[in-house]
Amino acid sequence: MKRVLITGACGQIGSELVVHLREALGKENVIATDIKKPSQFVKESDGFHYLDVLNRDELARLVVEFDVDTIFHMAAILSARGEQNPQLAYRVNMQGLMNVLEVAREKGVARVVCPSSIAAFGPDAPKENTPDDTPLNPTTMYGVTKVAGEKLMQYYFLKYALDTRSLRYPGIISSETAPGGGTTDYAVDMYVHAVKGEPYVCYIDRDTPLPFMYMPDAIRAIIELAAADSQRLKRRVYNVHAMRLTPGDIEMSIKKYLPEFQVEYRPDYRQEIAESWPHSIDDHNARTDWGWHPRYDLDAMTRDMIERLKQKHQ
Ligand code: AKB
Repeated sequence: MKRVLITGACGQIGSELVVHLREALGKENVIATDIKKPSQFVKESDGFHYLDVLNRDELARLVVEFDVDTIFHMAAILSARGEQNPQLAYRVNMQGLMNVLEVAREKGVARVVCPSSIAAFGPDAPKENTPDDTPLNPTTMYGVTKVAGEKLMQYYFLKYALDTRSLRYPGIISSETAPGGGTTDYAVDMYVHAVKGEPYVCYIDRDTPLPFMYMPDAIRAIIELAAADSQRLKRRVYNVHAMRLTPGDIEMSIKKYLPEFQVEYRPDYRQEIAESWPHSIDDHNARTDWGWHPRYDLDAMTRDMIERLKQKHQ
């Protein structure tokens, strides 16, 4: 990995990935692209390029101009927004990935890294310790695009020997850039409201468990997977897990530090999405093959989140 291009570089994960990769590879070797305006993390002066992932010619131009060897394809429409506009989610998630894979194939990019999600699983997958290989029958358009994306990446690996790598992220909790359009966004919203001293109305029921991960672990996971020795990878897509949490667990953890925090539970259409996903996933293949190991548990994450959010909001 010498020169990387990141799509969705201003999103929740992309914006922190840019910072870490720039530290590791040097600013000039990380080409940040997005359809959104550059954020505080991704400054225009440090090499930001406007890119709609549906514009294949522009993607190809940037790949050639900067002699890119690895693409981190992070641009996607998430589950909740995807249910409000499934056709848009299909276009952005499927055509966007296809453009990335085709440009990579045509222009000789060595590696494409693109996250999948727990949304690839549907209601018929085992709820606890869901294995890597199990029925994949998602009931959201986002999940449909994630399953198809996993298969497409696998196809490009088998057919064209393109080194494609993917990991199934759980919900990601972050202090720096807010998520947008996901079902698991409530977890971040809870912390932000708590630190601002505001009550929170949670759209997911108090006792609904979902798999989660703190952002520093999520960044480390994708970078470690991208950098792993290809001989060690026995599959193209890996489950990665850190914590099984209900909204009630997060509320209680926050209350240890901010006892005044109040949450009211009023589930909406996103409850059904959350209920279609696993509660926890089995990531032993990632641990065995490339040494994945999460570092944050709920309380360590809550302490860090509150400290960081206080600096931003107080
Ligand atoms: C979402 O909620 O849609 C995402 C995800 C689990 O992939 N955070």
